[in-house]
Amino acid sequence: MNILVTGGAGFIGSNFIRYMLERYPDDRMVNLDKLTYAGNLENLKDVAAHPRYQFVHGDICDAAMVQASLKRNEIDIVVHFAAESHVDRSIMGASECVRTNVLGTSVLLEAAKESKLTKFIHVSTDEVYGSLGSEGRFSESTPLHPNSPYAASKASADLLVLAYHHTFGLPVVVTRCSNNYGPYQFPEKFIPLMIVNALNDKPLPVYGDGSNVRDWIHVLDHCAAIDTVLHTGRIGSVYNIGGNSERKNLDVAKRILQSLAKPESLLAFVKDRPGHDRRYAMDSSKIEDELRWRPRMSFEEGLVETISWYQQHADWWQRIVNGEYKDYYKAMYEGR
Ligand code: NAD
Ligand code: TDX
Repeated sequence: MNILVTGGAGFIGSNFIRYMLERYPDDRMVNLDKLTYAGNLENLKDVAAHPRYQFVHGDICDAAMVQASLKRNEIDIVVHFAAESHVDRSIMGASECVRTNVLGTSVLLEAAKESKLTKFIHVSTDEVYGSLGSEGRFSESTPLHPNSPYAASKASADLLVLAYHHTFGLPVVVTRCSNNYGPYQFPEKFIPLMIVNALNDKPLPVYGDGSNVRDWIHVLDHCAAIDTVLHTGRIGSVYNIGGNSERKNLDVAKRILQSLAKPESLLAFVKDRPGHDRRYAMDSSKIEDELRWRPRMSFEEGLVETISWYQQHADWWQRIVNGEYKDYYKAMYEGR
């Protein structure tokens, strides 16, 4: 099979490409990525010369380029990861987020309509459902109630994808996953930001009182879920993917400090994120019962492994934090 991965130079996409190359000797992986601040070809250095891997530098909003890539590479399946993926950046300014996540998805869908795809997998998020109180979990039938510009752009894209199935019979599947962590995650996101700051003896900025809850899943468990959906997911369906690992942010930050033998005095409670969603929790029983997928990695084990990956790959994240990320960090956290 020829598989087009959009956003393959980012965190989850790069893990997915490596995962698929290792498992499927007959599949070709084409990575279409714009290389925004979050896209990094270093994430795929080890497979750059792989005979079944190809990189295409391009923007998913460029219709002619997207059409040509699908045709030239005789693509059978699209796995669509490309997005502006950070909630805080979408709050600072939403236009790039809307452009890539909504317009970019619609460009891909138009191109897909004209090609002979067998599946179009749209990688979405639990954030489209909004925020939970202390009880309950999101199921696939929970009404969409996105709260941040990022979440609203992802929900818009989900609806477009499902409309293309209904109207044109496009063979789509939508996956909605909870918070990922693991190797190659850009250090603007909570877990790598906390690890990198702790390693640098810098304050760990915890929003509000730190009692917001996220359901964490290791990125390779997410990759395995997408692999399962790619092979056996029902066309026209939505699948929730969760890690069954709800944790309070403050507990996660404390655990990171503990693992690195750093003092809790590094914790810094800062001004809350505007509109900060309280709690996410996923009911993944549909994918578990129908497709027999389950998360394998326990959060505690995965976190220790991830911390040690960041310790061993200081050159990778130092190049990021010493580059343009410095300006972002200043704008987001200075005086907060
Ligand atoms: P990321 O920010 O690490 O990577 C995004 C990638 O998309 C980058 O390589 C970037 O260069 C590329 N990209 C951005 N705009 C593009 C454009 N216009 N054209 C082509 N490429 C473009 O993101 P991630 O954390 O790997 O997330 C991947 C996907 O998974 C996103 O769709 C996100 O919404 C979804 N998701 C993420 C999480 C999570 O916890 N990280 C959870 C659920 C769902
Ligand atoms: O400095 C911080 N301090 C802090 O307390 C940062 C960056 C975050 N937080 C909190 C906010 C959230 O409650 O930690 C939690 C996790 O924050 P993020 O890593 O920004 O993730 P979140 O907003 O939950 O969104 C993530 O999960 C769903 C991904 O970034 C999305 O791409 C995905 O769709």
